[in-house]
Amino acid sequence: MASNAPLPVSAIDPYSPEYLADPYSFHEALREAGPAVWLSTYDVVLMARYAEVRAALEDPATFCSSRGVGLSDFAKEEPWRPPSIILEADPPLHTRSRAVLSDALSKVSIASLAPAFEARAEQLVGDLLERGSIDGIKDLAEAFPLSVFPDAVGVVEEGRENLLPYGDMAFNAFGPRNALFEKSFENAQMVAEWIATQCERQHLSDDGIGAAIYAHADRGDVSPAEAGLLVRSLLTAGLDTTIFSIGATLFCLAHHPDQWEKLKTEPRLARSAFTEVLRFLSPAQNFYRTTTCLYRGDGFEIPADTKVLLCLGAANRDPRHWDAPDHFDISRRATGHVGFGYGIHACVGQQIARLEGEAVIKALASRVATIELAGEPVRRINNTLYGYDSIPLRLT
Ligand code: 4MI
Repeated sequence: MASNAPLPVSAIDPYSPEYLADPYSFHEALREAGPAVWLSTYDVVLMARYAEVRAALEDPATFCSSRGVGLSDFAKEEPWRPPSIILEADPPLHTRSRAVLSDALSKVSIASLAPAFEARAEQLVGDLLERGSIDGIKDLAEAFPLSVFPDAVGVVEEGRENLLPYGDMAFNAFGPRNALFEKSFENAQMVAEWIATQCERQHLSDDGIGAAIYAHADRGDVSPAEAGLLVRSLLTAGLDTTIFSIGATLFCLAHHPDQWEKLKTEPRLARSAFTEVLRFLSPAQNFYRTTTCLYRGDGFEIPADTKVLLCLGAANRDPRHWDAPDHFDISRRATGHVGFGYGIHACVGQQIARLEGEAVIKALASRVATIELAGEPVRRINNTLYGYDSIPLRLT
């Protein structure tokens, strides 16, 4: 194909009810359509192949984030909230924000959280084992992060019920203004106000990750207002994502008894199991970039000022890159997946996410003999996140 040939066009709508119900059934068609595809419904380009998605993530000068990483182009539409100074920013602003967040989330502070996280996971799994019949989502995938992450950041107890509705809003807002968006924004003002208030220094504990961010304001690395926005980033990105990934873990383990057995005999596979879950059922399915100039890919071109949907979930199952991509295998080398993104914007909280995921997996592997489905899992539908609302399980 000549590099300036028009891109193939697809009528697939990645926000239609059919697509959101089962995105994986559409990914192959999107990958096969070409390395980059025009989506006629939204007038954006979509990339679903691993090589192209990864090349875009590795070229933030061409594929910028400051015009928003959702469907909406901040150059044309006003964002629903003041933009994130890390997610929705380019260098040099991004570089400065990233340095502050990665320091606040550094190895030292993560290592100090590990004992409490592991103890909590053991305790929770022990309690659930006594009950036997549980909802894997409410009782474990939600209960665990909610019982460790807000404390680690240093958020007040009162009003924490706003955290999940805020995440739902934020991740729906990366998509179109559809019914899902409208529904999650029903109490938007109250929820967003509570979040903004909790990001202020005086509402945070003085020994949490939030306080570590504000310490950088004292050193002049960021302004106090920017420190507040970085705390907001943690509260936006830090719960739904881990909840969905622990939910995906339970879904995968319950559906693949052979892999569960393998994990039982080799608990050291906890880490690679969590990595494989993020490849196999990527909670963050879609993020956009915007082209700052004409992009010449391998055999195709994307014009400047174009919104480009990077389909992370599809890239993570691209047979051009992965052997037997639809096969869930906890001992495969799944590192290199783009479930945490890649390059300068790769998830800055991934160590804490892994700590949570692995703590749950290790607690399950050491205490639980069998994990069985006790009913039909129910999907939770969101414009960006793929996951479950309920997974009835029986633990023995
Ligand atoms: C990829 S998940 C995510 C990351 C960062 C933010 C929100 C969601 C933010 O607000 O900075």
